[in-house]
Amino acid sequence: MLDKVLIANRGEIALRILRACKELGIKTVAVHSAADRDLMHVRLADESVCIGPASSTDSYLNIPAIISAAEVTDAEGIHPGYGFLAENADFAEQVERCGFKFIGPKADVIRLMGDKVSAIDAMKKAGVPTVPGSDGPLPDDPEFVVQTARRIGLPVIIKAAAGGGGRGMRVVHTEAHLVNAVQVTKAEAKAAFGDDTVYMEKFLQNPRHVEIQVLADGQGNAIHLGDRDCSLQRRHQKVLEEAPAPGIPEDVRREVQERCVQACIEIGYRGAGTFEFLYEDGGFYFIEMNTRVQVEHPVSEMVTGVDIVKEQLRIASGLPLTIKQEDIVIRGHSFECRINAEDAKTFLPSPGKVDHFHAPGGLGVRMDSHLYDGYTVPPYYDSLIGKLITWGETREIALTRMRNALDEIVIEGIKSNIGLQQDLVRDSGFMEGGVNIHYLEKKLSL
Ligand code: MV4
Repeated sequence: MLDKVLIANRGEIALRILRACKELGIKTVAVHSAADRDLMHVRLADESVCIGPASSTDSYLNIPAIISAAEVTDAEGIHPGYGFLAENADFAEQVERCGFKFIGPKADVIRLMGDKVSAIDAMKKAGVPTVPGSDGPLPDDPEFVVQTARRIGLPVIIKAAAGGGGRGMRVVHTEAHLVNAVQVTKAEAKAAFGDDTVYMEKFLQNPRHVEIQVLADGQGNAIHLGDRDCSLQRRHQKVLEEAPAPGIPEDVRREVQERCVQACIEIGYRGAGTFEFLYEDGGFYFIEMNTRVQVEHPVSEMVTGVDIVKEQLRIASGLPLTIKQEDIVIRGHSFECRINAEDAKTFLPSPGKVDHFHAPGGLGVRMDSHLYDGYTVPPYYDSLIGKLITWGETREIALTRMRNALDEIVIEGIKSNIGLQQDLVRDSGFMEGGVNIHYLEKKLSL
């Protein structure tokens, strides 16, 4: 087992990683910016190092500073969490080249999945269902672009190969706009990512966002931990997630899950990963793979009993997966409400001092949060201040627990989206289950 791990992140996920390390008897190093000295995990870590000023560019994204901190503290592994450097292949490569273990896949696999064109190509070859599309980058030839769109059928979506998570995409409804849309998306991709490669997919109009959690040891063993529905989102920010995805036929679900496991083995995947799909009219269509632990990983933990972060640490230690697929039984249902420090009307971040924080409790209630009385939420980073997770034997029980838990939370001194979450868990469409990716934005525009 790894002896000492440096946590290259902040906030709730840094605390989540610290807890997993402590359970495994792994020593911890917290690295933090000058604005984050008072973070809960910094206090709990065995050692801490300030890696730079408040700006994340100079601290949590500062590769030399993080690697130096690992060097001086003699850490063995580096856990990147999510966001920041988690899917930066160059970071993973430098970490390993400096003799540390990167807690995630090999750099070349991160790179393969970071380029959406190569990711889709790899998945197609591995038998994972994908969206009908250009099957590769769009060439500069307008005739080819038009022919491809005709073959696929309008509407289509033009996406940047270096994009993902909703960045660098453009929907095209009419042939007249096609060639210009490709040009504009290329120019934007070049400016945003330094890579103007774009590809085309059929635009699915009312899909759900369903993702599959996997674990692989890079030694030929891979399993899945079921699926999650993350359709409730606003501007590509997930708001409320659940596991399992409701209302999916068991045979369809099983088939795609097995394809993901097979794909992990074929690409030599190592660590925790997520296959993102659009689900529409009973079909799954792969869009992207995330090569990190995700914000919403707890809902999968609640329905499987598997500690995903501990598994990441075991895998990075070189241990083979000991959990067999037959051991994974999806039990009950789980929801996660993301709690953000934000204005209820404008959705703008609302940092400041938390005068009082009270976490809810009870059977099947989990609060992953770094908040405490008197903590000041800094303005420099993501506004996520916690995640409220519930579990129940049935979807209804898990949802009732969520309603009650949301009513129990106290966060005084800063604005939060708890009111929105309280509204959502009483929404009739959501209660029924299976709403699509446009549901929340439509509801908010009413
Ligand atoms: C799509 C799509 C419809 N058709 N691709 C947005 C985030 C990125 N991961 C992919 N996205 C989409 N890709 C095709 N072919 C619709 C979206 C999309 C979306 C996807 C998941 C969750 C929320 C979304 C919100 C708007 C658009």
